[in-house]
Amino acid sequence: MYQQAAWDITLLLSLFIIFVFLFVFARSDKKVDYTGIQKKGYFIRNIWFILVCLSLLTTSLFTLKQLPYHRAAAKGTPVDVDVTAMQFGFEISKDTFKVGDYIAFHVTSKDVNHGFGLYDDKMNIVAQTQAMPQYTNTVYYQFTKPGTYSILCLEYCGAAHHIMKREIIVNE
Ligand SMILES: [Cu+2]
Repeated sequence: MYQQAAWDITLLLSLFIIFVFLFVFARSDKKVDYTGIQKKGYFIRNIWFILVCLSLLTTSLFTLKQLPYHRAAAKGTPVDVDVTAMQFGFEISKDTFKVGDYIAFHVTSKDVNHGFGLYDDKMNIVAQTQAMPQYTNTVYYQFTKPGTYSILCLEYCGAAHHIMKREIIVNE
């Protein structure tokens, strides 16, 4: 619900900015007549504007399709794993995996906002998303190295926030 509202507001503001640009663009040719040089300048600027728009559009068409990029790069169909965060711990539907397993972590929360941070055995973060009540975020990750991974909370959620830790084993 909140995500939908955020999206709607972003869309409205974007449309407003587009409107402002179109308005300025429509009025930008009003003063062209007074010198030939300026006319030429405006012509070049318009061509440049169209080129920039076209390249932006083309780049967007080719790159947005692949979002999220790690998902496009991964092989196979993801294994669904449900993760529920709560004060103060994580419930997880599966916690043992093999190298190469491609996982879709469906993350939600039972109470307040938490974070889902997936760390490898050197404590480098490899994936993260928000754990939100009444909403499920999905984050995709393909395990490439064996070891003991940890899920830590990334959002201060109360007095025992620091004890929120869950281990995941990834075998060869
Ligand atoms: Cu927390």
